[in-house]
Amino acid sequence: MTMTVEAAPGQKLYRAVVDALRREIETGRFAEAQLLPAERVLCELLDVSRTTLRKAIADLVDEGVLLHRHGAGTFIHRARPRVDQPSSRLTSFTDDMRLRGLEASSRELERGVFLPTPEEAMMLGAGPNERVFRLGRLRLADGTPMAIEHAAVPLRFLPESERVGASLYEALSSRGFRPTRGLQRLRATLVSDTEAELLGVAQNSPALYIQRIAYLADGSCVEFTKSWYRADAYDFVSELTLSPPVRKAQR
Ligand code: 16G
Repeated sequence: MTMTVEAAPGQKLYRAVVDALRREIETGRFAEAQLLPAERVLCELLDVSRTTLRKAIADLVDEGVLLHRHGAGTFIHRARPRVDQPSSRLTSFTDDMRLRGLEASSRELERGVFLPTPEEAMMLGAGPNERVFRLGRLRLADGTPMAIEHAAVPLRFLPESERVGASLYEALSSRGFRPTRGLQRLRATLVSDTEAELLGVAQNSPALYIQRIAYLADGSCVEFTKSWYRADAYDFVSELTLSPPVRKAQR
């Protein structure tokens, strides 16, 4: 099957090929393939010479639509989900992704019941002998790694911790311990080599390091989580309002 690529008046043929390829990529012709078909196949499909095709591919690489990996071939640079996260709502990763029509999934890195580290004990306000359930996960949206999270929850809130499934907040909710208030601290950081590999980003890529402490309505601390979010996939958005004018105390 071939496609007719015609240059508009004054347009170079290879630019028409750039447009045609971009259209094909956007409309999903190569949807299942990460790798661009071989030059020979594309030349036949578009009915153009190798020189024209190569020039078009070089332009698409410059534009970031295609990615050239030495020795491996030319890949389609799939747009990864980029997520706007209002920083004022206490939501779970699963809910956040569902709301955006993305499918949340996780790869577990750590799960178990431990004595708290001094940091966990301090953040959770737990005694040194109060055991915590620890859950480390790589969180993915539609299969794309988004964040690494290490959560610690005092065991008394999750006595059957082995039954915690895909959502930590759902497990807490079903036991009547859904956090209602949280405190979050964000800071810019660079990923370590291990984190880079898990997140599928280049070494030393920027990330958002987030610490969340979440509380129950009665003020007890239910969660301490440390996360590394990919800086290229997440925007934390804050809503700002003018605070009402402070009234002078009446005499
Ligand atoms: C979010 C929270 C994290 C919480 C998780 C629960 C941030 C920065 N972090 O990712 O603290 O543990 O949701 O998600 O928002 P889950 O219910 O899907 O397991």
